[in-house]
Amino acid sequence: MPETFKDRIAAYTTRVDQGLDAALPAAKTSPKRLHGAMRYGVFNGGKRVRPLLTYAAGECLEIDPALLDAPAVAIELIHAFSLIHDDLPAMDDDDLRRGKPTVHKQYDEATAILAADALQPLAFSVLSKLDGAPDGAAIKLVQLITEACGSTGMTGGQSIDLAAEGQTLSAADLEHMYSLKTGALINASIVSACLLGDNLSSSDFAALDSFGRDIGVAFQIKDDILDIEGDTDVIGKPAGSDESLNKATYPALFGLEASRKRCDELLARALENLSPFGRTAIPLEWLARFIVERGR
Ligand code: GRG
Repeated sequence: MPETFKDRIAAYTTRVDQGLDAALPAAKTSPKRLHGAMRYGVFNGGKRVRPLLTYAAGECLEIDPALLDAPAVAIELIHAFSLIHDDLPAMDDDDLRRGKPTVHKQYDEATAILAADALQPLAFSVLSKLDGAPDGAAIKLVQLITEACGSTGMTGGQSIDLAAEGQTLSAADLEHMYSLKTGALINASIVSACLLGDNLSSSDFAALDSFGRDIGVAFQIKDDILDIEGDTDVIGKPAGSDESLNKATYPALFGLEASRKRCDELLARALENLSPFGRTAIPLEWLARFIVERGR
């Protein structure tokens, strides 16, 4: 096995891509346009950060990666679903995602809506086929992931985000919105592994849950920073799109310097939560640093 987590990323990415490929109907399966759009939305690039967090949390808890494939694939399918909806004219109205035409531009709006609609149940179908997990783990995963993407998770966060355009929010309210819109699914990527671990103590569970919450909020603040100062090549769309939509973002409300400082504070607090795990937490630490330091 390669020595560092960085060297294992390619293998984990291939692993989750194989799982996604196996879960998605073939592009030649009828209705071909729908299945082509679903595959396009999943395979048009993407860092696979959420599945990588699941596998890294699995390394931390010494869980067989084969057990982690189902949540890793399910969460990436839901992530792909959310991006397709996020890009629609009724939401952020983006033409580019990951440097390529968004699904509604490559296909059409109705097909994009349907492709996203079909990715969500597919995620839960994948979870329903989870094999070899501890008793009750599959249903706990379904509870975790439905809550993470529902109206008190990602969808609720998106709703608050849309309503907040042009508004001034306090830092606490903004971070609450981030914790729902982006953080809930990121956190679920880590907590999924916790649900599959053997005899995890409640304090270790709480530590990884706190790590996931802080990294989830830091991820969104970093995404905001990159939207302002990132290269189009790195962010896959023209910089400044949040500003043109008058989005309530951390840099827009508090400035870039405060945003960088808050990311660093969240990273430091997240890393403190890894201390009980010793060396097995190095992959999670590496990913947390990658999330906050990418593009620097
Ligand atoms: C899907 C349940 C559900 C609801 C739809 C549209 C919506 C409600 C929610 C959108 C949430 C959203 C798009 C949050 C932004 C999260 C974010 C920073 C995405 C970018 O993630 P990366 O950088 O993307 O991991 P890649 O391209 O690497 O996969």
